[in-house]
Amino acid sequence: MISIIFGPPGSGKGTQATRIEQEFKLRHLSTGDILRHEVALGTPTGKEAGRIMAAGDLVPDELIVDIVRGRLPEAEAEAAGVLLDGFPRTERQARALDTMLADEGHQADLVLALEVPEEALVERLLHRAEVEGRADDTREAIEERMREYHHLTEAVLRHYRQQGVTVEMIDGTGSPEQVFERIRRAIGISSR
Ligand code: B4P
Repeated sequence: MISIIFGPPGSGKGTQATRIEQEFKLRHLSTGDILRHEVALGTPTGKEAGRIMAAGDLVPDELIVDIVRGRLPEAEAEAAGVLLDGFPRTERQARALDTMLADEGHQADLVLALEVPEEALVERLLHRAEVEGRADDTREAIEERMREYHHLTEAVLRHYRQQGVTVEMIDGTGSPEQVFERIRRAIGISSR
């Protein structure tokens, strides 16, 4: 099973993905986490990505697609399913994923799309800036990330709807527990 957790920056993709991974025994693959790890190690990929991420921009599609192509087979072999978090984030990435999966006779099964009003997103990210000091949680970078989301990432949802993939819209407001309860119900319904 290939599932995708989708949503704007700060909508709680990472927060919920950790819970989904545990409850449904899926392998969680987060492109944001992978990139931050590369930045921390100071690898050539990390050096290229770090600057772009800090400005709130999306790293180049080719770089991300290569990362996912390199890790997806292992993730698929390790568990009954994979949960993609933060990928695909552009229509080109979505098409590249379709091709990767089609080569193995697979396709995306489910998209869980978190919906949170923009004021709440900005508030969450500014709060995280105080707690974690992430380089891309400055007010300027947050504005740029929201612009990129509307400009490039929203199209991913249209792409999957056109493909006939099940897209479950999830209210991402309330506590992480309340959001997870809605996700649990949505996964239950879509797997019937
Ligand atoms: P990501 O790591 O995917 O970051 P995100 O969108 O900010 O995070 P997420 O939605 O997972 O929020 P979280 O659960 O942490 O990407 C970071 C950057 O990497 C991108 O901007 C881009 O530059 C690059 N990148 C990654 N993938 C890419 C791709 N495919 N292509 C190109 N570039 C790519 O939650 C946010 C905060 O809210 C946390 O502090 C959390 O504690 C809090 N929170 C969560 N749920 C809450 C709730 N219900 N109530 C209150 N607070 C909550």
